[in-house]
Amino acid sequence: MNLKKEDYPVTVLYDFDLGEFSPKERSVARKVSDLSPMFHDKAATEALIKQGDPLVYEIFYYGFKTSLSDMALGTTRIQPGKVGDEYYMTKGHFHAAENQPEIYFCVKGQGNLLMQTIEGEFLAERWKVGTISHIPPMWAHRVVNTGNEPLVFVASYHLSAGHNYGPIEEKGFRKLLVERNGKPEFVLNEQWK
Ligand code: PAN
Ligand code: ZN
Repeated sequence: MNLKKEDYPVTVLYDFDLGEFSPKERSVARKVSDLSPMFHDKAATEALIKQGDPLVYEIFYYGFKTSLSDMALGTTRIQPGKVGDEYYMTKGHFHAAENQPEIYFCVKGQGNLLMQTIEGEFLAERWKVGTISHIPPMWAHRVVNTGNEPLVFVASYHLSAGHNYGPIEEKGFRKLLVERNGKPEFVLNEQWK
């Protein structure tokens, strides 16, 4: 076996206080403007963008690509906050490859994992630290931070799974997670038909 540099094992360290891996690899930051099609209250979205366009979440990821595999590790840190009455959340996506699952592991904070098929079957899992969810192929997935601190989760997936954001950008998930009387509550998403 002729080993290349990328075929050697890699070990990383997760910092529980920061909610980050070290060494950090690539990172992506998403602000309110990056999620403007997603939040239901368009006026609140515009107002927040004008007030400085706050950070909603960051993704740090390791490709771990070798000559034979592409198992990736990502960590997502969602800030606490709301746009209008709707909690900060990830954009949400289907995988471009239809046979690709994913594992999510909640390591900080609390919230919900929303999942949905293209036909509109909807499921939500309540998350606390330690919750591990398996997302089967063909289910779109989004995480919502309903707490007062950052929500951090670790994701394990194949890079070749890819992302398909289209259907979620267009009409979202069937239900929105909004604050009612200081508590998270699901309401029907009027945009979903
Ligand atoms: C995750 C997500 C990450 C950010 O790594 O990509 O949590 O969410 P969005 O991609 O929906 O903005 C994953 O599910 N990868 O497949
Ligand atoms: Zn995914």
